[in-house]
Amino acid sequence: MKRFLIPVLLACATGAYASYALAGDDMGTMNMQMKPSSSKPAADTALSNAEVVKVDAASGMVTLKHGELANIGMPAMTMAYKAKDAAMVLGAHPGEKVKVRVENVNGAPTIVKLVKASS
Ligand SMILES: [Cu+2]
Repeated sequence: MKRFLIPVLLACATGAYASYALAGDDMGTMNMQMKPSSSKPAADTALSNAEVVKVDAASGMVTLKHGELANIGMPAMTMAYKAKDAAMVLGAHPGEKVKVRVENVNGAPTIVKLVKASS
């Protein structure tokens, strides 16, 4: 058990520190979260509310008017994002209320998930 604490501490220093900081100083809790078999923390897959403003099939860009994207440190704004794939571009329509997940992929903020908002 004690041996396992060292890699956990290294992992904290190299990334994902903020989410674990929320768990407080309880190292036992951190151990639980670092296990590869455990499910991801909810914050890692959180969706943000957005509205599709514009779709550009040629460039694969979707302009979103979105709420805060906490995971990439982006405040609410209207901005064009790269879509993960062509199917996502084809399925998006201006004026549609959606929920999105944007992540930095190869340095570019990319929509990795886009679903219609249930109303
Ligand atoms: Cu932005």
